Amino acid sequence: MKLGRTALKLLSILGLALAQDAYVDSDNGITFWGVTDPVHGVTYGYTLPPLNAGYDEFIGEIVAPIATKWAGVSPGGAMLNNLLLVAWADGDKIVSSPRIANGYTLPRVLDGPILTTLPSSKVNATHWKWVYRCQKCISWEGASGTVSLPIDSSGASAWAWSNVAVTTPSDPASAFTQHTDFGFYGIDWSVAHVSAEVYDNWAAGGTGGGTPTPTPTTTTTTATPTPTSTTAPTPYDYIVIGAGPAGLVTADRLSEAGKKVLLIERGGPSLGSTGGTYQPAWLAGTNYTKFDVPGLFETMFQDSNPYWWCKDINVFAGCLLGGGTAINGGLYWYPPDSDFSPAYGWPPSWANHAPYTSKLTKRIPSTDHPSTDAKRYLEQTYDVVERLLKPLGYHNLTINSAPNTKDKVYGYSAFSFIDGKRAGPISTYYKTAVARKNLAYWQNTQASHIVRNGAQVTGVQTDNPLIGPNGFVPLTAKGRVVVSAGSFGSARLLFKSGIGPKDMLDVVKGHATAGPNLPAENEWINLPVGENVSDNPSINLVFTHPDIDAYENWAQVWDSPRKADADQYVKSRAGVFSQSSPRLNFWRSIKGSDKRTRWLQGTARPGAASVTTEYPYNTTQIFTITTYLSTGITSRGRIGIDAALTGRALTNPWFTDPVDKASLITGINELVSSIKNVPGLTLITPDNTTTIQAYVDSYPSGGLNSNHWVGSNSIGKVVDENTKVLKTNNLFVVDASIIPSMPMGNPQGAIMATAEQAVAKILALSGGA
Ligand code: ABL
Repeated sequence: MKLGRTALKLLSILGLALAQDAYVDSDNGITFWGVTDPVHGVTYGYTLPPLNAGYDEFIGEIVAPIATKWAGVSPGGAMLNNLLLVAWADGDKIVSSPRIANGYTLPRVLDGPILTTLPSSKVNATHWKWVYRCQKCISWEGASGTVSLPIDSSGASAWAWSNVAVTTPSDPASAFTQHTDFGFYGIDWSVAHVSAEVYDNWAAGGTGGGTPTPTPTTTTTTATPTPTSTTAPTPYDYIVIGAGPAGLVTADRLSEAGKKVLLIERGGPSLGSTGGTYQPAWLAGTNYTKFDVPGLFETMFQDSNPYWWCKDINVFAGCLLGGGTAINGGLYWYPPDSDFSPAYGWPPSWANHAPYTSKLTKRIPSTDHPSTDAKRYLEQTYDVVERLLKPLGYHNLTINSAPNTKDKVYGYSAFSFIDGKRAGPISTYYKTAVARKNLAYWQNTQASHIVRNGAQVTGVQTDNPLIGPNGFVPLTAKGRVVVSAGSFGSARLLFKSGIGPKDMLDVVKGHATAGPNLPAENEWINLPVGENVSDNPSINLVFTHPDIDAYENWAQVWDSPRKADADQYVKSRAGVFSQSSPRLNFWRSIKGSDKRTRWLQGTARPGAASVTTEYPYNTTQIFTITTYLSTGITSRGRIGIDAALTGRALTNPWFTDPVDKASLITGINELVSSIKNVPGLTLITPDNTTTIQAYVDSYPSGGLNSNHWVGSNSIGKVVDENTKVLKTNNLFVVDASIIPSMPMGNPQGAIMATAEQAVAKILALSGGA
């Protein structure tokens, strides 16, 4: 088990581009290895003493434009259980502290590390600069043992940034609110060392004298992809890029039709049945991983080594087999007709989705009682929320029995779990696809760009030298490429292939390794890739009620689960662990002042991600209702890439239309009006010192993110009704990015139904292999 985990960790880290450069800070002559985040203009650098010389420290700096109210680094890359260093300017002084977080809450001050602010630190009219020595900083105590920086090899490093001032700037232990932004970059620690003499001088406050070790500019470390034999360049009829929900459906149907298919996935295995091994001690002896067991869902957000998140996208995205479906809560809704309606941007040829949706539901039937004994567990949250909704005129429904009925209905949460385990497209479509001889599956293999000759795609360039010479995979004469890399990944891949708005292609052009791979400028294809993006804005309401069992807020389920529940699951895949956290879902429609109808979705679960209240409350009784605005939202944003090619929102998609916000507030106020109907029910976030309007107005914009991004390659705008990229002959996109507006529910069902219909259209389209 241990080995498996280490291997996975290595693979995920090595998959990152090593992006750091050596530079000399002219104020102090210190050579640092680091990056400048192009969005906020902050430089983060490190320099290390020699290896194997008994040191337990490093020197670092943060150079930040004055708009930076605080900035921080996690040299180890993750937020949880990692040494965090935070700093800000207080007048003309820099205030700093070492911190650690064991959950996604305010990191506490960490005992052990010794921070010394070095003399070249300063604050002036435009910037603050913190140059520091961090002793006892190479290893620290995480929640499950000692964690060390990989100072003799490479790793992922992270930064966090905020434009909101800390509570008490003079106090190093001050509270502050969640970062406004964060990012990751690859760092080759092995080259970032200087001699003892030079280091000691700098550590004592001295300057100059360093000779930068030359940075290897061509360090593109590749994870060892599987399988391991060297293959000749085999041409394929179809190359599908990405094994998420859309790519798996697509690859399965193409291979079922007898096509010669290559499916590539940048991440590694997930479920135990696919080779995954990451499991807590209590699952030893089973082949169930973190990804298999639904009741471990909340630990996706509470892990010291969350290697499955894409490190080059600054919102949650799953980079492993199954994509988001390997790590999501599994909520699964059969799409209503509105999900494919021309009224919401679909071409009329898509409106008859029923045959495709039923192909999907045959493969993955939903269940609202996933435990293998068909009983429901931990249902107190359901019972309490039912009592809140009934007086408002909501009626009970088996949600997926009537997908079009979405006004004032509630029901048990429905999931894509099978046999008490996570299943979705991995245990179904993937399983049949990989069993076919005409399909090749390569994991830990990332497409860097699509190779094309004008409108004609000839193959895909990957980072996997074992897949063919130099990682290039050719297409057969009538072959096609299907991009299924997700709303951020597909958009970025198109940019890197010379397809998209000029400003984004210029960013690629300026990138050291991706730039030279771009086609000549006269071959650039100008399409609105990244525009028309939407995501559900979501607002959490946290309550307490004496009947609730908050299940220790899921904090114990990994290390010390309730024994009876763990035993029951291991024995028979039954009980609390056979379900993820949601217990009840509801919908209603809301008419906006603009006469448009928008739908509100609610998801209720025991526990809460964060609580803000001025009053004492009982932590064992907390539960959350997340309210989402879904179909009908009119707000749109734009996603793109920054100079490091990290995928990110360029314009946030939430509440750009004030009527969206007003509609959600109307829905929340209605829920709040019913609290009086449920004796003992208390709303604790927001508490009664805050109005709903004020709560929503001041909601941190990142908190509105539901990670349900759609639309960056919207059908009709970037792809045609057959999902072929406009102005190309044989390039297709099939994933969430082609969905032109928000589906009704958590989107995995809509995404897979989209893929079922898309792949049928692709197979029917003449000219292909
Ligand atoms: C979703 O569709 C959302 O994208 C998730 O954010 C949500 O899970 C799941 N479904 C389940 O409803 C929440 C967790 O319950 C929280 O604990 C976590 O803080 C949050 O995701 C992070 O986005």
